Amino acid sequence: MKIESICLRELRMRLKAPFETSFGATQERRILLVEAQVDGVSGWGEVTAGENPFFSSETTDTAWHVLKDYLVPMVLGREFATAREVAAAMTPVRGHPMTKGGLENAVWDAEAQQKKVPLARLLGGEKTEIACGVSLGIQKSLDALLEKIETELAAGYQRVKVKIKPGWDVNVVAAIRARFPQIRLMVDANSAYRLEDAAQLKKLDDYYLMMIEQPLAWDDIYEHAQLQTQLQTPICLDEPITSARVAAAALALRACRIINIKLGRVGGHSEARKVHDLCQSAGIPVWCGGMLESGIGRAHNVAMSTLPNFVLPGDVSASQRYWNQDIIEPEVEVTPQGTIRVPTTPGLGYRPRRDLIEKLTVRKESFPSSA
Ligand code: OSB
Ligand code: MG
Repeated sequence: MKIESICLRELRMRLKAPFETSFGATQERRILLVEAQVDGVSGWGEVTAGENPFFSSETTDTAWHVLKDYLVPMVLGREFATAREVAAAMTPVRGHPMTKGGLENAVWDAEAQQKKVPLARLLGGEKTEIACGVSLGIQKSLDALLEKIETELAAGYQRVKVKIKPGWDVNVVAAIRARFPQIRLMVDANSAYRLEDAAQLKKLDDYYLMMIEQPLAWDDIYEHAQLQTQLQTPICLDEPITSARVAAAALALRACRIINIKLGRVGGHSEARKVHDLCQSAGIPVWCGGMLESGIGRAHNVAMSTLPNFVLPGDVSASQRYWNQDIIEPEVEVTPQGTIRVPTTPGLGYRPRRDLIEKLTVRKESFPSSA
């Protein structure tokens, strides 16, 4: 497989509603798409970095810079046997996993198309249907949140995750439990607490949550291990899990009992598979996290979620929850049972809508092969 050319596009896409976490709110997404021409086939990937360095250090702009000046020159015009080799070729660049993932995943899509298999099968996935949950941001009021939960449950979603922060935590969870005693419920703090807050977090043990995601610092593992010994509720790590090596350290330290695998955060499908396999051997369940992706990133998440150890519902939900119009056809849809049926056509299984993509593009640059 020869990478003949690469096209980077930045799209402006407005979320239907602002999404608020403990680190800030976002509504205008700056989506970076990578299109790779591989032996005449177009493969698509999405860089899942945010607009600002508040979730991780990567942003849309750092990704553009690192792709243009380092990663694209490393792979352009070169022959690769598999997409996995593309990941290996980018190892001289330290960090920037979401940026590398966008490029590597585009080649995975191309490889699957060339082999005429669905991407899910190429990755080793078996499921024909995946389980879906929703992630709900911090709302203006408790009533607004309860109403949102009502709507998502009625749509069939199998699990509800709510964002928490100091002042919007135990009170919120208590109110949700009073109204919905039976639902599968979890919280995500995005690093809003410190180890000294253990007593407050311990109160959450009364509400039989599935897990508490990333309560402590974004780059911490050790203090999460200390916190886990004080909590009954399983801790799930998100932010610090940037590779299989870090995941192995987290498991060895018993810093968590569940891992959220984000395809971009771990640097693409090759590394995601390693984290998955490691957790599977250790008996640690995983689920697929989301980064408010466009349809391209969403389609990759669907494919990854078909691996066997994705046993918990992911933050992979319908395109319509995010966008008035998604950039793929068909859009990602969720059944009344709260599942997504995995496409069976080659590659991503959702077609990029070129017309709409062009219309939403605010920056574009192509890199032809010199060979
Ligand atoms: O921590 O999981 C997170 C969105 C942006 C950044 C971080 C997170 C999230 C979500 C949203 O929870 C998941 C989604 O619906 O895409
Ligand atoms: Mg999270």
